[in-house]
Amino acid sequence: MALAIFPGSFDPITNGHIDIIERAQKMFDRVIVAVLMNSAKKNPLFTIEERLTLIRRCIDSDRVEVASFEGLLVDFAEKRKASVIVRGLRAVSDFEYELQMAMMNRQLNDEIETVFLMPKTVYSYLSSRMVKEVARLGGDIGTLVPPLIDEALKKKFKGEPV
Ligand code: COD
Repeated sequence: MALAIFPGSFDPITNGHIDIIERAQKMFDRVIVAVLMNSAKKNPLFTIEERLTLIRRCIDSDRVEVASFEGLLVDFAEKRKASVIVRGLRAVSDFEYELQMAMMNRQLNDEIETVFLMPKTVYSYLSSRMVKEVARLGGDIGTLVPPLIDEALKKKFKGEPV
């Protein structure tokens, strides 16, 4: 059974991430969406628990598991017996960082392959960082994230519980 891991910060999950998860499901029997705890990205907007809950509410598939991990990604992949790491590639600008990460992961564990998937063109400019910025400034992000993420962002910026 082919099991793939789609790792990330997902702060928050966007339609771009969901597009990649849907594509990965066509290729692999099961997909684990793995959210890094204690990311190097400073000050996440959503707590790890909030991100896990939001992702679970966005994904309606019994072939997709949502989990958190800490430490090295390859160690988590090995523990879960996943043979593939899925990453999204939006543009050439993603490539250098993604290639470095893939090569480092290969250096750490040569048994785990990284696979890159491209989203629909309409999501190729989309990032969690921009979604947060536009939402914080009151812009419309309704076509870029699921409705429940739109709602969660509005609540977060009003200081209300998500
Ligand atoms: N369309 C398509 N793909 C997208 C889009 C979009 N609009 N937006 C984001 N993506 C892709 C990204 O390219 C990425 O592949 C994935 O979705 C997740 O994105 P992010 O931004 O949520 O996640 P990152 O890049 O912050 O995740 C980094 C990791 C957590 C995977 C990485 O830091 C990690 O593995 N850390 C663990 C420590 C480790 O093992 N380090 C050694 C390897 S460097």
